[in-house]
Amino acid sequence: MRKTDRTLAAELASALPGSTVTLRGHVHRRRELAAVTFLIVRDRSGLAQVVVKDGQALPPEETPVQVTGTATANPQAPGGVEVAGPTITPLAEPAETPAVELWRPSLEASLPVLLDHAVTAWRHPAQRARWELAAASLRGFRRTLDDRGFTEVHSPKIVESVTESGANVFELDYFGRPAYLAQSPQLYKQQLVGIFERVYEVGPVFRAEPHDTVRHLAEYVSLDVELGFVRDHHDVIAVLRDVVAGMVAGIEEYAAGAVDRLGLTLPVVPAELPVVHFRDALAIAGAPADEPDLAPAHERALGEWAREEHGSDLVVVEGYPTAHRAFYSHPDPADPQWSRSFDLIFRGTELVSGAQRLHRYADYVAALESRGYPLEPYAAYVDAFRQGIPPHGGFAIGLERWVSRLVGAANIREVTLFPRDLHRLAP
Ligand code: AMO
Repeated sequence: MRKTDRTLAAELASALPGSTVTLRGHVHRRRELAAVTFLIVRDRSGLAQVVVKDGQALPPEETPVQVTGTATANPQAPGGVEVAGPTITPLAEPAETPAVELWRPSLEASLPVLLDHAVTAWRHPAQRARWELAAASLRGFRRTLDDRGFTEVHSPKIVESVTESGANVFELDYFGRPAYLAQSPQLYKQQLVGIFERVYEVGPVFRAEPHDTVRHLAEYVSLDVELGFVRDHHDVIAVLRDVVAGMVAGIEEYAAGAVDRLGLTLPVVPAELPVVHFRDALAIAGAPADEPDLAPAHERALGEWAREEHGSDLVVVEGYPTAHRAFYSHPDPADPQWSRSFDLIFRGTELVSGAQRLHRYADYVAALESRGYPLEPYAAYVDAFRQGIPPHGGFAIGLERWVSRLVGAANIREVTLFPRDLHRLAP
């Protein structure tokens, strides 16, 4: 392998004083003091201080540069070592002045400004930390499932039938035929259980959300899991518990710096997630007993209840009314008006939906019919259940929802790299 000549900012602290080092990064800030001028260089690992000779020309903030100089001890520098006597070479044309002041300790700009200028705003260490949480969570997610015999899959994003509900589907022209952008990998992950038994997928899903809310995007990253040979949805909830614990462990292992920079308290995941039946959840939230679903205010109330009663940031609500859940949800055999479906509420917001699914062909035909859905667009999917699909279930976690709750963001867009919504298609 070609040896690198580059020293990262974080490695500067262990550079031998007097040795020649080469940094490459962005000009984070030019600081002209009365007696001395500093150039702060930012790279993926952090910040480094460079002492500049009087009169030496400095490229403007955000210009990528190479700096070669001498590692010199200075207790006031980050890590106790700075670079002196530098040769500074721009690696691109001088950058334009960014719309947001990236050198300030915190980003002082409104959400629309941050979103319009995402390309630079995400460079801020505190902003980047948010995606570092997402990336570390994904490592934890994959590791947990890889260790438990799951196979990672990728299912098509151009599909012939609506998977969740018709209300929020993007239609497209597929060689003259109608097709849709997948609202979830639901129909494929279930069929893949027949092949691999345990599967997961990390991928984009598309929802033409008609409302401008703080928790909905038109495209988000769905972390999907599906497993076969379950006894009921409690086997699925047990895997969900391990997955969430694995995501927290991933953050602790791979994004400890981001947790520090953001001053976060990570959730403690109990050995068993508290589970409450939908009926009782309505009562806890003070909602009428005939409500078909939990509204955001009810979820907040349940979040508070879980914190007080169980000391937990997480609570599972099971047994949603069958008639109001997705058609593939398995009814509770003891009382079919309730389903073997569940949601996981994290810090007062729905983070996960899941269920045991129907797995018999005749049950699918009946479920589609009772909802008035045509069978034809689901023919390929429903036919799979004639080929022997075991009892199975699964769930999906919204990645942006997860990070949003972790950092306490007021709006999901704050943690989304390039959000897509009713009004935004760029950047
Ligand atoms: P559901 O539609 O509830 O379930 O979605 C699962 C999780 O995805 C997140 N989510 C969203 N995040 C951002 N923007 C949106 N518009 C959005 N919609 C949903 C939430 C939600 O809990 N097929 C089922 C899952 C399953 O049963 O396996 C499904 O998609 O965090």
